[in-house]
Amino acid sequence: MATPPWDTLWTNARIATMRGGRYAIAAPGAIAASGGTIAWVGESASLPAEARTLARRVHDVGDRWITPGLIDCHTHLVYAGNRAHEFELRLQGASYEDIARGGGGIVATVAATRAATEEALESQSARRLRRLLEEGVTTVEIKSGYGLRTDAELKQLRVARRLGATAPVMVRTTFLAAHAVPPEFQGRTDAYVSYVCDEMLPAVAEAGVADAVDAFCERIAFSPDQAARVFERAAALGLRVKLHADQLSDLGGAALAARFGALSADHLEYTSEAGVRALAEAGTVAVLLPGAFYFLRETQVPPVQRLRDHGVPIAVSTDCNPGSAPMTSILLTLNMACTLFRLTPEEALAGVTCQAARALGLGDTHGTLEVGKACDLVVWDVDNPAELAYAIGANPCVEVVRGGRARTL
Ligand code: DI6
Ligand code: FE
Repeated sequence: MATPPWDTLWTNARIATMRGGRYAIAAPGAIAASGGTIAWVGESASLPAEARTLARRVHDVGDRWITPGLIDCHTHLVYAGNRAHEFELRLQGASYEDIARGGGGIVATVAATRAATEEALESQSARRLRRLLEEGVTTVEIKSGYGLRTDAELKQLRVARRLGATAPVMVRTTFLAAHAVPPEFQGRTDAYVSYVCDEMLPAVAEAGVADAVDAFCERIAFSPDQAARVFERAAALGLRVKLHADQLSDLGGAALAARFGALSADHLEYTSEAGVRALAEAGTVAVLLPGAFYFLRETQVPPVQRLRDHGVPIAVSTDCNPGSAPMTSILLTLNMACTLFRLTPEEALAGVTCQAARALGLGDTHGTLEVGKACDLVVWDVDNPAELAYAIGANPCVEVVRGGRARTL
């Protein structure tokens, strides 16, 4: 018998390809991998020959659903310690901004992260990463921003990259030194921005440990002009940008991100219609973070209908971080995106597949099940893909395939 053309063929599946942001169902369907990429996907009736002659391994998935591997496109999961105490303070009435202004918040995590050994930082972060992977995540973005000093930012980025080398997941790293002003620069924000632009950014670019650059544009963090300085330097170094924009107030962050052709503008609770229009024109992805909205008990909902009306792609992510979203569940994030932001389950799933891929500049290679893309997929024990967003606390993930191979954790 001739050598079968494909490595693996999954049959008897219901497939949500997420092409064009839709379930785009093929059922009963089949999908084949060859050399780590998708070689064939479609309805089983159209397979070119009998299944067993087509692949070295044929895997009957028993009428279960297959989706693309999930992509968490905005996390801060490499950090040390936790901020449960601030959670208690907030329950007694303090606000997130009060705590930040009082010297807690992000800078508390900075102290813990600077003090942690690289090994300790890695093992604490690996535990969080594992939770994400258990729910079908195959690609994750990880930001720095808890070092705020060249050595400590590099340490975070190295740990993030190492997690991608040791755990079965693709990691994209983002340099976020413009996250908070560290204590040694207190009251000298512009001087800190100069340090970010003139020392840290070139060092990070030189080390080749960041795929993109982010900034936190907010009253408690950096002004639009300061974020723009960071973006100009990033652009000069050939790095794409993204922005924490309009989370707690409207400083025109979305328009700023658009002006720099950002990959994404993230949060967007307070974004104006002009900001939405700017995102649409720039092709910048809106990344919604319902976990932070929930945990901070925010009441201003991002302008979801306007984003739809203007055709802005909408991604969804955990924002996994110790202060505003200590969450490691991408499935709960889907539920929150629907419950809190009124996304449809299909939009929410698109938000963690094809749109999340675009937010990372990976739209050509990841995020949908199409021939030629990476064969990253998840087999789910559900009857309807809406169950992924509907159920709370269930994890119907039965198999994860990455680069065409079954993954074990
Ligand atoms: N916005 C957020 O939601 C996180 N960072 C940011 O810029 C919060 C980070 C933290 O509180 O530790
Ligand atoms: Fe964030």
